[in-house]
Amino acid sequence: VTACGSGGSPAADDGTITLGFSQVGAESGWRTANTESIQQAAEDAGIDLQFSDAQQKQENQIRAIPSFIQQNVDVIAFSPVVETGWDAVLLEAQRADIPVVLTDRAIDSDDDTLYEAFLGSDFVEEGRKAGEWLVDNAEGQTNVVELQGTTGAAPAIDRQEGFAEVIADHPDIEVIATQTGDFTRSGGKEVMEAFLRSHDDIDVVYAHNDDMGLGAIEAIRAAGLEPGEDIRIITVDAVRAGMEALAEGDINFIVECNPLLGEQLMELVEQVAAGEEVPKRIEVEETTFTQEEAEAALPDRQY
Ligand code: GYE
Repeated sequence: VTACGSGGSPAADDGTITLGFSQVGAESGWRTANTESIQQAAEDAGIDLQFSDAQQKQENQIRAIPSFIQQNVDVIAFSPVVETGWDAVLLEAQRADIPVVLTDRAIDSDDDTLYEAFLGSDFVEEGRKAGEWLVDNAEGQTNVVELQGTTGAAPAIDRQEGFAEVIADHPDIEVIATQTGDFTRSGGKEVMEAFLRSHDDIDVVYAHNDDMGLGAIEAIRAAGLEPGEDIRIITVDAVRAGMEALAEGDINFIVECNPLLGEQLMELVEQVAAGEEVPKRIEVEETTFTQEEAEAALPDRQY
């Protein structure tokens, strides 16, 4: 005898896709733009978005994912705070037959069956672009301080790697100090204050995002120096506040990282919910900005 009635999740009944999404947090301008893009795209696509903010803590994501499994969502997507430590919780999703899509940040796991697809940027390439600008614009001995993103996060690891790879052939360019500012403006400011106390020979700041670069600008000014001139600044992201500082001459160069992933993410979610094959890795296209280019781009900038 087959019981008829309300089996399965309520969401499945009218064909609406329910997406459980675990976001990193609200640490930066990039993240705010990314969250808005995802929420807007879900609404436009008629996808029921269950949004959870991890406040930059992996343990919060490791709690959110099982709760999505319990709710029996159709798809889980998340932007992993750090690269490692995901196998156990993703195995739970796999056992429950719920497809997982990684967005923005990647994981480091030997088992690539634990997720369907990754959608995001090539962070190593972003680091290389930052390094290439410096190689082209360095004048003699150049001492660099590096403001790293969140320790263990894919963009922090990869942006450091790409930059280091490019400057390796240039012994006159030297990273004299490197520390995490956790991708926040206050973190960037604090670490830069400490760098300025312990080094009087800083030529360049390489910040893994605009927010930390903006914090560094405050610290440089407070030390009586001119950002963009006495100390040159390279950042990654190209969010509005960063682009404005670039156009004003406080930042010298920005490598773009595109946060507007919402639409592509919803397309992927619809495809994996329908059981379709999707590419394992989808990368977004990105550019770089000089001061003149920032001025030209600002009027049409969406974020
Ligand atoms: O660059 C930074 C944010 O994961 C690409 O996270 C993202 C990074 C972005 O906090 O601003």
